[in-house]
Amino acid sequence: MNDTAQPRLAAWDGAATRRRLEADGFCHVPGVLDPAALRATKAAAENALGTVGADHRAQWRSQGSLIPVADHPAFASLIAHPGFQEMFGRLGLPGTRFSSGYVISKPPGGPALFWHQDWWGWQHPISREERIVQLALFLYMTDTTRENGCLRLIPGSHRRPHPLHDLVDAHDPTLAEVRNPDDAAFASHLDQVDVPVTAGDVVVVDARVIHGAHPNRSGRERTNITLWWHPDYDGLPTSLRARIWKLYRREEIDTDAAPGRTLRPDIWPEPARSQVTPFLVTDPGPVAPEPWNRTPRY
Ligand SMILES: O=C(O)CCC(=O)C(=O)O
Repeated sequence: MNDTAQPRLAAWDGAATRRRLEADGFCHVPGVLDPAALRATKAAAENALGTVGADHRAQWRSQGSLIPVADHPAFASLIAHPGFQEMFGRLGLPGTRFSSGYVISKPPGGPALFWHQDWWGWQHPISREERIVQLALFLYMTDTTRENGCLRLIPGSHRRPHPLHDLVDAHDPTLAEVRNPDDAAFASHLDQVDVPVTAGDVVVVDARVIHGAHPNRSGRERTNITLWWHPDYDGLPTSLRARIWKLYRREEIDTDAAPGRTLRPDIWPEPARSQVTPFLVTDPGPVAPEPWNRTPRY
């Protein structure tokens, strides 16, 4: 067996983990990024963070930062990391394609990330099916705990209504700026589970699940990179592919963290462009995009 054919991931049960993803709306996969990939990704994230100023941090105070990966070709080897493809294979998620991503980095003392879900296609009946149209890989660059702002989420909320769905639209700028720190969107909830990780692990999250993060009470930055992917992209209804294609092209996004910027992976300089090309979503042609609808309907 040559090096590229070696399994990269430690042993874990793909079928059981897939069942957890479907039942809970998330799963935790250990050790996907090897130490070298983790070091390279950390360096790319630090460079990206160096490009934003205090105004960006204030606008995205709850997230900590919201830097589009599309602006940073240094993330090409992360998107193309073979561990992701092996993980998708073991989870039984073939044809999973990448659309977008963000560096979300909570500085020391950063507040909680508000409760939210990230699905935008609630008008489409597929939203009420088991099938996952969009999932995030959350990649933490440090070990996380409740102390430094680990992820928290409401298991099962991707398929069932939950009182946190009734909070103010989570993509409202008042929450991002934390204008009211006493808003329930920042508070702990009885139904939450914490998801602490070791750096290099991946948390796979269905875009429909309600999630947020604890405040960072440590003295060190807590950096996450969120990468958005779409299982069986080629088999999705065309209106969804058309909307995902717009997301990829940075068009009509309600949380545009870098308005006016148009860089994206298919126009990255070489060799970054060729590295990511096999993993990118593709243009479905002249099709009306799915209406943008963030209001859950079960
Ligand atoms: O930064 C985190 O821990 C979570 C990020 C997140 O919620 C998101 O990207 O939707």
